[in-house]
This record gives sequence, C-alpha cells and structure tokens, in this order.
Amino acid sequence: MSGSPHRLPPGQRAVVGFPRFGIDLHAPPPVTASEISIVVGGDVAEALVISDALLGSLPRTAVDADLHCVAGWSATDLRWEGWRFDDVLNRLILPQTLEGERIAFLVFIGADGYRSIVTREDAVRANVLLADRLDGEPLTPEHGAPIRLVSPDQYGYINTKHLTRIELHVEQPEPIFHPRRSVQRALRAVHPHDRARVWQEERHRYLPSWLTRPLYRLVVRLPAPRADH
Ligand SMILES: Nc1nc2c(c(=O)[nH]1)N[C@H]1C(S)=C(S)[C@@H](COP(=O)(O)O)O[C@H]1N2
Ligand SMILES: [Mo]
Repeated sequence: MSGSPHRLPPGQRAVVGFPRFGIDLHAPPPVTASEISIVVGGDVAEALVISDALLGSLPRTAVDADLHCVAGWSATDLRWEGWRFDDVLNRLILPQTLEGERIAFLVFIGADGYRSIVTREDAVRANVLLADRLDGEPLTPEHGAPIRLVSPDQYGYINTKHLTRIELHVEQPEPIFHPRRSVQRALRAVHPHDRARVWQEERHRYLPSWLTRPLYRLVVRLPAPRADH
C-alpha cells in the first residue's frame, strides 16, 4: 500500500506475497473437480447441493482484505470475489430447512478433510464470502480451488479451502478439525479459539496472546516480511 502504513491486527506481520499454508504442507493440495459442489448437511437440513448453477442465482461481490494466519503472518491486499455467505445461507440454504432459525453453528469442510467451526453470527458478517476468485483469477489449488470460505475478520484457520461440505448445527459441535487422528490430536492440543477474531487477538482458547505469540513463532517459521513494514 502506498501512503500510510497498512493497519494490521495486533501481533501480525505483513509478508511478501501470499504463501500457501495449511496443516499438511508436505502434501500437495487435494485434487478437486473444477465445478463447485458443496453438500449441505447436519441438523434440520433437507438434502441440498450447492452448485455453480445455484450460486449463479445470487449477486456476485468482491471483498478487499488481508489474510491473517494465527501463527503471526498476514498476506495483504487480496481481492476476493464470490458470493456473500449471508446470501448463500439465507437465500439458498435456509429455505430448504425446517426450523432453520435454530441453526447457531456451521462447520465448513474441505476436500482434504479439514474442518472449521464458525458461529452463525461470525459467518453472516458482510465481508464473509464463498470465494471462487482471487486477484482477478480463478482460485488456484494452492489457495483453495474451486471455492473456499473467506472470513477476513477471523484467523486463517477459519477460512476452509476446497470447500465440499457445510454442516448446520443447533448445538456447538465437538471440536473436530480433521479426520486424521494424528492431525486432530495436534490441532486439538493447540486449542484454537472458537471465535478466532483477529482484532480481539483470539488465538488460543485459554492462553493470553503475550504467551501464544512467541509460542507460534517458535513452531511456525514465518515467511519473508514485507520490507515496507
Ligand atoms: N482445506 C483446508 N483449508 C485450510 C487449511 C487447510 O489445511 N486445509 N489451513 C487453514 C490455515 S491454518 C490458513 S492460515 C489458511 C491459509 O490459506 P492459504 O493457503 O490460501 O494461504 O487456510 C486455512 N484453510
Ligand atoms: Mo493458519
């Protein structure tokens, strides 16, 4: 950004470009179909599959935002395009549910099995998208093709890539983040905060941020910092 320095949430550092990140960086991104197909399930839902055709009935929108990984790096000035999750929920999903107003939590599941749990309140913020484009191009496999959740006010771990399934829940779901036992144990041990709001620095469910910042720095090597920060 030119002029005044970019404002970042507390404890974040801007990095060069947009690194790929995830719980299993040694594995290549999952191979996914180029067409969008998101199965909606969980409580009170009738069978529903969200496809390109169904999304085509909603207005497209763009959001300029940064992505903040809980480990402390931020990728800046990203332009996401897609559909507001609020529209997807209220116009596509809820009309197909019985007692949809009781839904309080959503689980976003990726083709690699990754899961993020989001409160309904956080999921329907105006800047939360199901995004299929980044910086004017279709999403690459690195960044979540064919479609991902983008919730800029929450840490990266909420922003499930390669979205293939959305679960609706009335009660708070069990904190299951991955089907693989070893990965689930590691993620569970980290105790990611339920809300993960970046401006409140909700990194860890119990530990204060002065403690979690250096711990994350120790475990996760940060990508190169941006020189202008
Ligand atoms: N499907 C899936 N989505 C995921 C992850 C993952 O491992 N698998 N990692 C999350 C984490 S921790 C971060 S910081 C962001 C990183 O997004 P990026 O790879 O586009 O930089 O993706 C999130 N979404
Ligand atoms: Mo992350």
